[in-house]
Amino acid sequence: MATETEMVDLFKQELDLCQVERGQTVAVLSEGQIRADYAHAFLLAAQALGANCFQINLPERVRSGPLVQVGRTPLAGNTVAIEALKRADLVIDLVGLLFSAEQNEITAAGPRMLFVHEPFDVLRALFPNRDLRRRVEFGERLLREAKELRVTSPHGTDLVYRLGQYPVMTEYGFTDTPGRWDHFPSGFLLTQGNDGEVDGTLVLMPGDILNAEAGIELGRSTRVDTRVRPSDESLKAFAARILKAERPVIIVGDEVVKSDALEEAAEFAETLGCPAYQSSTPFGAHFLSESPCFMGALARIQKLARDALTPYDLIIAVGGDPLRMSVYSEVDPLPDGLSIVQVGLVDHDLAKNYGADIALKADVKETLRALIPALKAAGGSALETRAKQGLAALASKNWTAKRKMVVDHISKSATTTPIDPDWLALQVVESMPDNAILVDEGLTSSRQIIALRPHRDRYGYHALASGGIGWGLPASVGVSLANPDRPVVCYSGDGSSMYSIQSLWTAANQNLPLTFVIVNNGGYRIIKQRLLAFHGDDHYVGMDFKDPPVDFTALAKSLGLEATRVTDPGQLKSVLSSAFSRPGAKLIEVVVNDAVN
Ligand SMILES: Cc1ncc(C[n+]2csc(CCOP(=O)(O)OP(=O)(O)O)c2C)c(N)n1
Ligand SMILES: [Mg+2]
Repeated sequence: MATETEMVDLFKQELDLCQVERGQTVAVLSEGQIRADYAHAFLLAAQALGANCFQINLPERVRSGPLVQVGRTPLAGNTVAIEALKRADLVIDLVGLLFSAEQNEITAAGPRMLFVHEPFDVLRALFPNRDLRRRVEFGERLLREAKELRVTSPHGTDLVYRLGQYPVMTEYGFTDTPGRWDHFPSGFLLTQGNDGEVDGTLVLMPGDILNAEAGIELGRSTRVDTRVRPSDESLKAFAARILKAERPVIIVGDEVVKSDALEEAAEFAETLGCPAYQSSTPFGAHFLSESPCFMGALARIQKLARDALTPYDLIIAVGGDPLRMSVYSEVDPLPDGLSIVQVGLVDHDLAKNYGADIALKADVKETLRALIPALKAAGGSALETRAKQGLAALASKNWTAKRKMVVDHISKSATTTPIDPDWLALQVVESMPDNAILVDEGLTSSRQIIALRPHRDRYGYHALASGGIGWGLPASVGVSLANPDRPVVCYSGDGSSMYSIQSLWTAANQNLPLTFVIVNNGGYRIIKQRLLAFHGDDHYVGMDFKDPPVDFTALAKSLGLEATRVTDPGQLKSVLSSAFSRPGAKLIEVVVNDAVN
């Protein structure tokens, strides 16, 4: 997109090349609303150069298809308009008079004519200059004087065109010669061989890119080593700031995964004896769940995050944007006066939404490796005592303790039909082999997943980082290809799955050890929930896909997968366990409760 000022500026330069001067007359010929912005800008540009100007706007042609027939113009028979144009010095043709009697008549009377048709970006990018004209005219002289044009190729083409019968035509993108037509912004020249005097051999290669094989030199790849640690002074200041805090809390982001720092992050938290939350957008295995310090993921609801953080006096943000939220709220998730220190390599995450007392651009693992001994040395036995007390206090509140409560609570719905989505989540987690990987796009049906399945390795869990749905199915195919020895479970909402459902075929085609669990609640439940929660409105427009319902089992079978539908909560465990432990691509459609609450 261009602004009017940009357009007028460029057209002024073009009119300058066309040597439009004060007192000359510039006519703009246009049709209906087509390129009306160009018409307007050319008039302003001509006026700015002191030219007289006017516009002739013809009614828009009724088109039966996208093409306008060359040579037929809407000017035909409009003698008054033609006469007016003949009296201009320059006609800007926005209609396309090329190869018409009207164009010939107008230019024969003296006006130069400039055809303008291309999008503005093209006009700008290919803007002509006098050197283009010099080159075109040089080529024109060569071609005009030539008797013969010969084309050869190493593969045997040898063609000879005898020349002279037809004129050489040129375009160089502007016109300053009376009666001359040109086309803004292109430059080229052309002619044609004499009738009956083109001879020789033309060798055309077969269209072989569909069946040819060749080695391609890809160049040398370089892996840039980013395992940088902070300077000694920065590290010391960082450790001192942490030790000054009485109630620190750690928030861990995805860089813990990228830098392979799960062990170090847990040791760091245990050294301080302080709680560690997974960031509010928990899209990977950011912390070892069974560490005594892990508290689960921070809620992505401002009020809940704020409440969770209120007891603390320092956030230590480790690798990532700690407080990324989803929906706007008037409540700020950061409690008043709570300070932040931060470390990570992604500089746009450093102090992104909140200023930090200290922000270190460094690799998480390398920093923690150096920081832990520095803390121990500076903190001494006082830190040890404090850490012990901290860990003891966390034992009843940490992930492990909370998991037991969540499981007890969910188990109350073990026999409910339609199946409770939390019960399904628990069954999925309990049926997964230890080495399996979970790809999670379960939306409302996976609200308890992180509380249920422990992160034990950096690649064990993948979820939506951005909120753009439709990622889960194709991502699980990629995850499976990258981890061929591990079974993969893709847990997806029915709505999300439909965005890239063709991934099922790829999984079948590649025979991946991948099971899709599609949670069928017949709609976009999370959108309904939000409409109800934020607006008190339960009139759900366009959020159901029940008429007709999608038959995911039949759909998966048609794409080559083994597929089953489950509606009985008691059957889930055996169906899931069996699927997860066998090779091959499978789909399990689970019909769950669609109540909005
Ligand atoms: C590409 C994209 N389109 C639309 C949305 C808005 N959106 C977020 S969640 C959602 C519905 C998800 O439905 P489903 O996967 O069935 O999960 P459920 O809410 O039923 O648990 C939609 C449409 C989005 N986040 N991304
Ligand atoms: Mg749904």
